[in-house]
Amino acid sequence: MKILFVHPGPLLYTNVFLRLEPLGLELVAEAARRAGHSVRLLDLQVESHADYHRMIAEWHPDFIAFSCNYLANVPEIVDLAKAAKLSLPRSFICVGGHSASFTANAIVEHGEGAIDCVLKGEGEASIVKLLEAVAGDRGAITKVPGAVTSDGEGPRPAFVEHLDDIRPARDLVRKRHKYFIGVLDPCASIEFSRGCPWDCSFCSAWTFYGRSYRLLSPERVMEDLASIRERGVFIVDDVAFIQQRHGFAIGEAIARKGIRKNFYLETRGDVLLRNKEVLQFWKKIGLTYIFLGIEALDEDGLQKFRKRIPLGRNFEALEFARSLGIGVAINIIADPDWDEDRFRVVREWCMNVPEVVNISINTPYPGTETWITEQRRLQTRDYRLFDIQHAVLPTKLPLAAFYRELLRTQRVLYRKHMAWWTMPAFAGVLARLLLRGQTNFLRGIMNYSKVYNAEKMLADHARPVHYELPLPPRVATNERQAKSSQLYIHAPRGRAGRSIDDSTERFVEATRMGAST
Ligand code: B12
Ligand code: SF4
Repeated sequence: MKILFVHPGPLLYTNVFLRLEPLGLELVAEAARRAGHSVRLLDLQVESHADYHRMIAEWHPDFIAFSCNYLANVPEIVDLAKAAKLSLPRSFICVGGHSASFTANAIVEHGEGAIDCVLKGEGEASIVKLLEAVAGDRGAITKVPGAVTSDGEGPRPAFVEHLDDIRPARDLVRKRHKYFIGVLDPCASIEFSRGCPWDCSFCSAWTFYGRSYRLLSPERVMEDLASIRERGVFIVDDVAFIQQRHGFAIGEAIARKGIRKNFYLETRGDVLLRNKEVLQFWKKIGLTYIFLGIEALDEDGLQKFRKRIPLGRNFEALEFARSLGIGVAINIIADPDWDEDRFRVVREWCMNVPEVVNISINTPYPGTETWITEQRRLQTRDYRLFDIQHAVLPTKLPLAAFYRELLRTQRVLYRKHMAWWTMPAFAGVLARLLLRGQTNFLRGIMNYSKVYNAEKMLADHARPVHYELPLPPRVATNERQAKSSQLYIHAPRGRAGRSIDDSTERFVEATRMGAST
């Protein structure tokens, strides 16, 4: 079969700070290619809708598969699917990915017949079974693990048996030079592990993978790394280096091979403090930036987000990261309840720390516990506003004033951010990038005011809404525990599903707050 894999267009974020290769879709595409299909991949973050329509008209794919990791992309995907179905009524259209898995039935409904199936969970595991059913016995589609159609649903999605088996089809992406994060331009992405053993209430990374945590072998990581031409490498793991041993094994192999890259990773403050040596080692082999999720500036806030790391530990982690001499960025979640005073306190704090601070807005997402426990009513169900840059819960300040305060705070942070990227250490890097024609970072800087603009943010709320996110289930407090276990996409396998040693398991137990398995 001829299969077209499509990643939807950019979100707010993507046009300024970073744009990354569609790693998950590359893996799914490779699984299909290995099964003998002819595959192409279009990434609409860097190609246009006109390219998509041209590809449909000229290549006539038999099967079109969209990746939907972000809720905000749902309307775009539904419209693209409808357009394709009009011109190719016999094609089979499927949607997969993180957000699609949590909103599968709604997506099939929005498609009004254009979306034949949503395939939940890890795509490598079931795409080939779905392709076999589509080419042969279409009645068997509803038996494919993870498949959701208007005729019924298959069993729970299956896990990939060995993460080492499939390498991402990086060659299918046509404009690799367009991926970047800050001055890591160009930048590729790589996976060292999959899943997360913690259970933060605002996050769906753990519910998607059934609170499992699996590792790729250092050998497989090295093979993949050797195929990457870009100097910048974004490690996509939810929490990098949970276990020192794995981090050292990969790091030592990199050092032995003399591979020189600049790495970016994301981790937790307590993991950083527990595993200082591995980060010190990685600094020597090219770790350039880390991103720490602090989320809140007071203990109450941290409890609310179920991150049981005392604030003191978080600040200690920041100190340590600073001492390594690498760039550190942190995230803080702004609550719609914030008033002018709260924004002012945050601004002052942010100006007094050397790190780059990113502010996102507390947004309940399907698949998270806050989705079912949040008592405040959603002010909108427009998918496009669920990008953690828009307020979807009622704001204490009038919405316009909330955005003004938020943007004022972000602007202060942005100026600091720019000072960071352009400080003497980076000035040479910037000049070299421009000489090589890598302009993603510079374009991002220039896009800032166009993208982050209060009038535009407000106007986004006034757009006509064609597709609405279904309402969260209303549950009584004592039912919540039971409900939260139903959030899982992949079935939890308890302790056996987590590739961590006993001491790390105990550490996770002590720092998580849920009672999930
Ligand atoms: C790396 C990452 C990013 C990268 C983007 C990488 C990219 N180009 O896709 C960056 C840093 C840019 C990013 C940004 C954001 N992200 Co992000 N991100 C992640 C992260 C940590 C890992 C994604 C990843 O690459 N995983 C590894 C690959 C192999 O897995 P995968 O992409 O999920 O693909 C697998 C399956 O989903 C499935 N699949 C995927 N596509 C398809 C297609 C088909 C047809 C099929 C069958 C299956 C399938 O199979 C794949 C292989 O198993 C996830 C958390 C997570 N664990 O998923 C959050 C996550 C996806 N991000 C999230 C959010 C909120 C954001 C932001 C909005 C805000 C933010 N600050 O994080 C921005 C906005 C992004 C934008 N487009 O503008 C949320 C999604 C929430 C939602 N429901 O929409 C997540 C789940 C994190 C969370 N804590 O909840 N993100
Ligand atoms: S530590 Fe918490 S926020 Fe981070 S990925 Fe795991 S569950 Fe999500």
